[in-house]
Amino acid sequence: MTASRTGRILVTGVTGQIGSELIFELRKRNGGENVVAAGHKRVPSETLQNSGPYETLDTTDKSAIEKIVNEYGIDSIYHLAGILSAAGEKNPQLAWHVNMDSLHNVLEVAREKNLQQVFWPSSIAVFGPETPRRNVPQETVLIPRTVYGVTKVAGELLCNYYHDRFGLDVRSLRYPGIISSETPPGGGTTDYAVEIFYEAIKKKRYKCFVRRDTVLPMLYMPDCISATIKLMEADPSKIEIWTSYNLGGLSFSAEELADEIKKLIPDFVCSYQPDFRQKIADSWPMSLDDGAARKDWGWKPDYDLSSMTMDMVKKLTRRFEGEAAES
Ligand code: AKB
Repeated sequence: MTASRTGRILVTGVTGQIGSELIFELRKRNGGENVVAAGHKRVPSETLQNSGPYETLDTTDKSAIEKIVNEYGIDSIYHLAGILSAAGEKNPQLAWHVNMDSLHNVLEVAREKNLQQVFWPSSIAVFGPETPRRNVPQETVLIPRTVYGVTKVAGELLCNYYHDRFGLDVRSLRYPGIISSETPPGGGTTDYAVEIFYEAIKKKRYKCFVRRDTVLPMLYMPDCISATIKLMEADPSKIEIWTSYNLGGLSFSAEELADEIKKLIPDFVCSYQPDFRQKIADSWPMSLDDGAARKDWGWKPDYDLSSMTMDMVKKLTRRFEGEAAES
């Protein structure tokens, strides 16, 4: 962090895809006891519980957030809890309640208690069919068609408002689909780009729920973690965007991903059977211009499609072999 740290960090949504990995990086950098993990429904892993404090937290309950902030002397919050795009379409009312009320609670607690920093993830879901499909500029049309996207646009504006009106240091990234090997995502439209690896290694077959020519922006988890930390560690004078930064990285079709996996698992067969998530994918752009992030705080991804695929296959194969040996 830029200013010297006096208190602890709270991370919400730690049993989710990104939280379950970000928490360990933050604990490594700040000491396990200084980073409080908070999850809601899923059971936390033993490694997570043994590496520092863990609390069950419903972020729609403001007093529950306040209690943890007071108890642990929290000075920064990484607020990752939320409902993703596909799950949101199944229950839009719940998605609005969870995503908006939780963010508002976090921002209010941060304002009232004068916290040092807040991180909140936005998403490529802020874009819609009217947005240019390729190389989306930082400032562009935001008319999403999912309730998740609507909460992300509203959330970006709310974060910007809290910065402008109350001077709160709240930073954000528009995450693309995140590919990772530790915790599978749940309820997202880009989930196929993770599921495909699990199924290719375990069963050599995968039925993909988007068309083969569907191209979306993606990012490998190590790059996602380093972008998040880099943004949060940047000197405030470098931050020019207080809504949310475009974050690019990879951009490939479902078929290009399947072909890349086939180079390592030659008998892998991918078939395509689009469902309701195709419409969501079609409303999102194929690639983003993340020049502002590169210029303002030095963002640069390390992984391309080939190195990401190799690393994913290696890590998951090792894990599944280990699990098979144990059983
Ligand atoms: C989703 O697919 O909903 C998420 C996202 C792109 O925000 N992975």
